[in-house]
Amino acid sequence: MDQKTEPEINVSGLIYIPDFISVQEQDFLLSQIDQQSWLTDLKRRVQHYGYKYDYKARTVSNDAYLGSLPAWLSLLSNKLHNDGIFPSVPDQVIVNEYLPGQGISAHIDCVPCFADTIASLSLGSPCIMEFSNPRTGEKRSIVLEDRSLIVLSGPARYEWQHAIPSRKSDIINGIKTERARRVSLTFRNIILN
Ligand SMILES: O=C(O)CCC(=O)C(=O)O
Repeated sequence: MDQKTEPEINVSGLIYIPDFISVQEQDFLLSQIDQQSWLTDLKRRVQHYGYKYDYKARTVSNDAYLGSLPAWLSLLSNKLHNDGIFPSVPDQVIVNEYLPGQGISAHIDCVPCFADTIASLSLGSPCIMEFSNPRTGEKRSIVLEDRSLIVLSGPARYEWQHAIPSRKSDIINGIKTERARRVSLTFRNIILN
């Protein structure tokens, strides 16, 4: 965890780790992801591993188990635990694909479904993630570079909403940057009720 950085945006419980994986690892993950089938019921394409999350009911039901994570994901899942980022090995992963113009609306991840720590690995191209605190009205934003990992726990996970605006470009370090395809892998631990 030497490369762990507390981002300047000052959201308690938010950790940003640049270069969490190498370019070769990124290429390997993208090639694995692109060999799998996609779910197309949302505006963006997704893949679910470990357990299927029901977006409409906002639940993970007891019959949602899809099987253990494939080897190419469990390598990373074990690393997240071994590096001390997760207290136990994450058992669910959602892959999100964002084409230019696509995003994800402001939300707090389902509280009864998922345990405290949640981490997203960014592949392909950077984007801005926005944080907003509905209680205080505070707003922050952070650049998620490709190959970076963002970790949310405590207040960042439970008190702040996060979103990726649906647009075709971002201002990154003062420069208008056209978006390209971004793929993220979000790791979680399921709480079965
Ligand atoms: O794409 C990301 O990095 C975030 C994904 C996310 O917020 C979610 O799946 O709930």
